Amino acid sequence: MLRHVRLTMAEHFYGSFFIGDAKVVTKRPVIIHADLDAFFAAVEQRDDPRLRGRPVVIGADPKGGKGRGVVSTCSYEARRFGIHSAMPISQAYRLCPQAAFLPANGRKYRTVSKDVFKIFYDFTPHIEPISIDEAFLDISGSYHLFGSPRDTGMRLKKAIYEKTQLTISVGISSVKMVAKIASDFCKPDGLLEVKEGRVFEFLKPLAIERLWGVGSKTKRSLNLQGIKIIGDLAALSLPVLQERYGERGQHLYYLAHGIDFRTVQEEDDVKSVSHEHTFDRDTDDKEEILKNMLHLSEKVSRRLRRADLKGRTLTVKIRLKGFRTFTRACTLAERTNFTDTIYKEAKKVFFNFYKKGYKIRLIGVRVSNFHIPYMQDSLFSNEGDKKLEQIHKVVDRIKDKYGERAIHRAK
Ligand code: TTP
Ligand code: MG
Repeated sequence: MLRHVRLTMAEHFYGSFFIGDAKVVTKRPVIIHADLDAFFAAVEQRDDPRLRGRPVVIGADPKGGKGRGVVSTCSYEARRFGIHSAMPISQAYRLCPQAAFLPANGRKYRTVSKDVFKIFYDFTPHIEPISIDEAFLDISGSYHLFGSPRDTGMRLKKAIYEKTQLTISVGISSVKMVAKIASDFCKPDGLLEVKEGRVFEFLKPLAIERLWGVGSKTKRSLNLQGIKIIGDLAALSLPVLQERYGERGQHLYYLAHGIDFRTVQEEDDVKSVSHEHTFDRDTDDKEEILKNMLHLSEKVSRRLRRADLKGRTLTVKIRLKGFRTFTRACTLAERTNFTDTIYKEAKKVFFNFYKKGYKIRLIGVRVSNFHIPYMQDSLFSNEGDKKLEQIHKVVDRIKDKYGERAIHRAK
């Protein structure tokens, strides 16, 4: 029986093993790590042709070398002078006084980031946002739509360039850490796929600090033992590493061999906003059900807006007479916190489920799937959305001032 077979890490990782004569193939994910190149600086160079091809430093005001604060980022032209993120701005000025020094424009970068993430979602719904310009995309289930994993990476780069005129670097591997190292490796504007059987070969010559979890302390300790590259670490046996570093040693051992099962973590399931209503009497009165659904949608919408959140998954909970409970969900075209959208979609989901004769005891409306916290701004892509946003703001202000019952939406 297959489920009683315990796989070793290596068997699992390398994708196949034997039971007797039968070869069993295990599926590994296909993961993209995507990261914009010199993000803030690239946006400024895009928007001002005079900055193109020049060293550009984004961060604090250098005040002729006397400024305090640090570099947020800089263009690749500035990197040639040794400037990098988090460097004191005064030092950056000394290294390259002729650079263009500009303050960060967070609002602008968030809008661009939002566009980029929208494109990510055209390629897969399984996304782990890491920062404003970086994410893991699990394309295991979608890459065949675009050809190979590599074709998918190329298409992603093209789509982002066409929409934003920015370049992105893409790493592809079945292991998150390797995908991330690969994208760093091919920067700027690169694409590097590390195929399944080549992971160890790729890692072997790299400095050990490339491994996740090897900080300066571990690096020093390993260096003192003559371990400088990942290949040196991988040459040690598991018991030796365990003896020296305990549980971390085991982790390092597997990482050094490119074995890591961490998956792309969509943060969505964690957080949600929901409201429920239990009817006084079980009901099949559609008017009454819809009236309550609208009210619930309004409450959910308001709470989302208070928390400055927008969700993309809408779930309707339905409890029938006799306590049988069902949940039905749908994915919205865009993240939202608008009452109308929530209500319209909840209604659709509900009527897809509802059958004549059902008596409803409880209904609930939940919105979830609202990661990417740095995108919770109020910048909208079209005028209609802007207007709706303003209407919601007015309603919120009235409710804040006069109470929840002060204003109600007419169905
Ligand atoms: P990164 O992706 O780390 O850097 P980058 O996009 O500028 O350059 P690279 O080509 O190496 O990816 O960070 C994304 C943005 O986050 C960066 O443009 C500016 C901002 N940032 C800071 O403000 N401070 C920092 O210390 C870092 C690392 C980034
Ligand atoms: Mg970047």
